[in-house]
Amino acid sequence: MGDTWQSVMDHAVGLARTAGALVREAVQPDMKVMLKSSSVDLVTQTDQKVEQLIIQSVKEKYPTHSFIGEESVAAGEACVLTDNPTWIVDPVDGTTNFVHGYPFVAVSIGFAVNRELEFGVVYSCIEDKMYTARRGKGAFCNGIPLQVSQNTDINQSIVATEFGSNRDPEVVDKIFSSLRKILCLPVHGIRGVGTAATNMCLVASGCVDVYYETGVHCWDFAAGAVIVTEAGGVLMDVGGGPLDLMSRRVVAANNKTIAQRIIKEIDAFTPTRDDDPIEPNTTK
Ligand code: LIP
Repeated sequence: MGDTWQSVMDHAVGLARTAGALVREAVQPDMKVMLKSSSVDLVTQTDQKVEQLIIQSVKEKYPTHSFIGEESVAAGEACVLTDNPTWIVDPVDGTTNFVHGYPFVAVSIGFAVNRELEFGVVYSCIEDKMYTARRGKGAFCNGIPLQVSQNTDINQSIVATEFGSNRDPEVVDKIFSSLRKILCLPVHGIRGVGTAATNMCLVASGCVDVYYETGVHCWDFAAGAVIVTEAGGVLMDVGGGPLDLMSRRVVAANNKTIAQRIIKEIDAFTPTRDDDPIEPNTTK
């Protein structure tokens, strides 16, 4: 009997490619932009249309599977990971980039069974780079194997992070305090392409040594998590413990030495969890 989840992953790759083509076609100046939790937390009709395309296909082919999607959660659906086979999807990772025509936008599809990630698919659709990884079977970009960098010296590293959409002064202070300490270690450079999924694929590709972020969501990094580990990398919480998919805190690094070194410089904070019960009339 074939590998059950491999055939599901093959379907996910086809969905990501179709969705990515829709995203590419939708890039245009002055597109209609809507707001979610703040004036810098953007969503478009393309985010919603692509997520509905993926949901519809999954419901038809795998009616017993569960679904966690960025825009479904934004519309009030619970974000709960169970033992049931679950699709964890960000239809347009890098929405702000998409709105501005900044050329890093990804369709991110993670898949978990018994709360364990089985595969990840990240399609960086403007670059036409299809990143894939199946648990235990390696990570690839357009079919070419990926391997994290072998660097163990933080002073020779490229670090990636993002500023997120939280503009609370106390949060911003922690973000910049961490950035200042890391920059002055020193490190070779700090980067961020504007999408968590793509930052993680760059770790897997060996051109970024470590990516960290607090405030990111499970749908942003579930797929990238498999791609990083299958490329030989490690995942941790920003506080140094094991990664918690629902905590909105992630460190993805080439090795534990680099991960632990960067964690020492991060001023960690604890956002609301993705799986916190949704209070009536509030947004995350
Ligand atoms: C984005 C993440 C990024 C984060 C942004 C945003 P989106 O996802 O990929 O890491 O810093 O605030 O959440 O919202 O474009 O799907």
